[in-house]
Amino acid sequence: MRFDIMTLFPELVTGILEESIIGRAQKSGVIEVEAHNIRDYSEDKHHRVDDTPYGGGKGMLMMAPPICRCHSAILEKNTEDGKEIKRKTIYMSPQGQVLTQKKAQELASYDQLILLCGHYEGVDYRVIEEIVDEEISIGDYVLTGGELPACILVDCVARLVDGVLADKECFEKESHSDGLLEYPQYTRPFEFHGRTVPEVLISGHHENIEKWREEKALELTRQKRPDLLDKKGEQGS
Ligand code: 4FV
Repeated sequence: MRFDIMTLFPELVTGILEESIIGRAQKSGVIEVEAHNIRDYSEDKHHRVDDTPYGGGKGMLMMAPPICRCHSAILEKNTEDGKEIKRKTIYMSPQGQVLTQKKAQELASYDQLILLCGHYEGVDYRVIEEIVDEEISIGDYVLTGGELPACILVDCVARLVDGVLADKECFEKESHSDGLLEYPQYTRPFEFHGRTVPEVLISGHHENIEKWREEKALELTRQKRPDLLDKKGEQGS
């Protein structure tokens, strides 16, 4: 799977995504991540990429021409003759649907995701009309740039790609994977500050352990995120 990220701050993106699990997945070739500097596609002698909004108003807006030239270059570079590439262009935006694990699972089925990171007040609306397939938000709040949202999307989608995590089981039964929060987890030492690990977890009785985990997942969800239970009930699952 390939991620192409259009941004004014490529180092911000590569810096985060070259570390740890996602970094190792890139080195092993399981995923590819490339950041593209939109400023490289400005044909203005001052390399302008933003300007004031028509009609007045605060702040600066990213201009359409450099973004669309950058997008075209990505498409041209990644058109494998004959092979149909399943790709989507996503604008990280507070106006989008909020990213969920379910959406991440859907996005993990694509061959290529092209992510547009806004900055300042956002982008010229014609960019959204012309190249954006979907707007996705990481939450109902406003940031200074779309780079962190893009890294969050890459992280939560890439980890679902075969070969990124050591074991597929890592993302089965985790929070939100089945509409519930994950059960409590423990590791050594057995006793910590007078608190011990629940006995069932060292019983070796796998059926009882599974039962305890299901009960705890339901209990924690009811306690911390009852809204998820309502949603699960609505979906009848
Ligand atoms: C955002 C979010 C977000 C808005 C103006 C970048 C900023 C600037 N992106 N989820 N929430 N973006 O606040 O994705 O362009």
